[in-house]
Parts: sequence; C-alpha cells; structure tokens
Amino acid sequence: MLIKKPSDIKSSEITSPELYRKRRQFIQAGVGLAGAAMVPGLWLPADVSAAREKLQGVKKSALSTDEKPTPYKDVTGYNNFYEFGTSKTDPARNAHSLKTKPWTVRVEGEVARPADYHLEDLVKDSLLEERIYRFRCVEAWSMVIPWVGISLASLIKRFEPTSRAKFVEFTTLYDPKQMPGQKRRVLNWPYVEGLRMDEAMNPLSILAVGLYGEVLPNQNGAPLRLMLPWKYGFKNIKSIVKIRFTETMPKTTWVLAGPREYGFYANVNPNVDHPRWSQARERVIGSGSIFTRRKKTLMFNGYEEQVAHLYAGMDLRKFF
Ligand SMILES: Nc1nc2c(c(=O)[nH]1)N[C@H]1C(S)=C(S)[C@@H](COP(=O)(O)O)O[C@H]1N2
Ligand SMILES: [Mo]
Repeated sequence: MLIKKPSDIKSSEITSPELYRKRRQFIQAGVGLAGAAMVPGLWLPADVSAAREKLQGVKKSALSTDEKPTPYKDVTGYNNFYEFGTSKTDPARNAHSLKTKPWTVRVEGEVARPADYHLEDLVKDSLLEERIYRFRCVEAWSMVIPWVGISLASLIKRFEPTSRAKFVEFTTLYDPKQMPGQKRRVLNWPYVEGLRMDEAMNPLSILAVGLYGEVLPNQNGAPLRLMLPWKYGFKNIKSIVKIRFTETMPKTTWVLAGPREYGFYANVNPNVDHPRWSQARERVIGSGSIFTRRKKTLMFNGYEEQVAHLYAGMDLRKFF
C-alpha cells in the first residue's frame, strides 16, 4: 500500500485561507457547480461538492464507542479509494463521477435466494443504526467515524445461505468510465474482499449506507460499504455490487497484490508488524495541531472482548 508523506503533497493541493474564503463566497453566491467547474484549478471542498441528504429514522446503537468522532472534513476529505486515484485527496475530488442511484446488488453462490436486489428495497426493510466505531488503516492512522449502517448478519439471513457457505465474498463496481482510477492497473480490478462466515455474522459487522446522519458521500464508498471495526481499513470494501457465498476462501485484492504484506484476516494487531513498518502505534487523524497525536494501537482495535473468540487457537502471526 502506498504511503504519502507530507512532502509529497503538491503545493497546488494546498489552498490558502484567503483563497478558500473567496471560493466559498463565490459558491455561496449561487454560481452553481457547473459554473464553478469551468474555473480552472478551482478546488471544491468536499462539503459543497455534492448535495448532502439526511437519513431518517436512525437509531443509536449501544455498540458505539463514546470517543469523540473525527471532524467531518477529515472523514470525507482524507480517504483511500484507489478507483478514484491513489492520493488521500483524490477520492473527494474525483468520486462525483460515480452514479449511485439506482443501485443493484447481485447475490449469488451458496444461497437459497440468489437474485439481483434493488439496494433501496434491502435498506427499506432494515433497521438503520448509528454505530460510532474506531477505524484503523493498515498504514497506521486512525479515525473515529459515526457510521449509519445495517446489520450484516440480518441481511445475510434474508438470503438464506446453504450449509456449504463458509465464506462471503464482496466485489466493488467495475466501470472505468465512472471510476477513472480503474484505467490504471494499480490493483487487480474489480476490488474484492472476503470474510469467514462467522466474522460476517458477528453483531459488530455492518454494511454502512451513511455517516454523520447523512447518506454516504461517494468518496466513503457510496452507496454501500463494509465496516468491521476490528479489521484494518482495507477489508472494508466500498461501493459493493456483488455478494457471493462460497465454500472456499475468496482470493482478495490485497492478498493478490502482496501476500507477504496483507493477509486474508487483516485483524488489527499491534504485536504483528507489517514487513515495512510497525503496527504498535497510530496517527490520530484530525487531532488538530501540526504535531499529530499518536496513540497505542489496541488488540483487535479495542474490540477484543467482542471478537477474540472468533480466532481462539489460531496462530495470529501465521493468519495475519
Ligand atoms: N473498493 C475499494 N474499497 C476500499 C479501498 C479501495 O481503494 N477501493 N480502500 C480501502 C482502504 S485501504 C481503507 S483505509 C478504507 C478507507 O475508507 P475511508 O476512505 O471511508 O476512510 O477503504 C477501504 N476500501
Ligand atoms: Mo487502508
């Protein structure tokens, strides 16, 4: 996985407060997005680049952390979504080309009810919950994110997996026209991730459809993305179009890209370092000062009590 140092950030990516204010006034003056887009080099902050839509009927979950959420601008402006470019600011800038309505999810493999489901129908019949979760990227940075999501277990039960279903595989949309980053072979497209069935059925596992009480911004994986807070960020696949139930372990994108560096399980583990860097500590994103706060990484990202039993008796150095 590529890591960008602050020195790699082009000066063109940095906007002075004065210019930022002028651009905002320009936008707020009602010039509109089409007009703004014609001005060369005009950078639209994420919070005005798309219409924001509130989600109704969201219930608070007892599974939330009481830690303070990372500011909205960091959650939606510092992302990994290689389908839109490999720098952290690329997704917020480029993901507007993704069309998320209508959206169909194909369910196939070892299930009694394989079908193409309209996402609206799946969400309409589900309980929407706010889950404030810790989030830890394998690159050793972290956030706290107030997701809005639906329980993965309750969704899976509706599809009626057969007794042969041991794993579940998820696939991202493949469409280089909507996802221009797919024109470059930085990864094996489409992005694929997978879980063991018991991991998928854990009460902490959700499919996120929103954050901060609103519809998920495209750069965060709209309209549907996985979120398992005890695993490294890359397991949490975005913009899912296919869910497949299988007897054998799925071949996942990052394992194919670097099997020595990225494992199938990808559980957050401060005792097992990445071959090229330590996993003992994490950079807390959005902590305010130029000296970014660092803190110790916790086993299973702090969710040990809820998930350690899933891995009882497994050598976590071997199954990383
Ligand atoms: N399809 C897809 N899903 C993806 C990625 C990606 O590049 N493509 N990046 C992963 C990585 S490495 C991380 S850290 C998280 C980032 O999620 P966020 O941008 O919402 O914080 O998404 C994960 N899911
Ligand atoms: Mo990541």
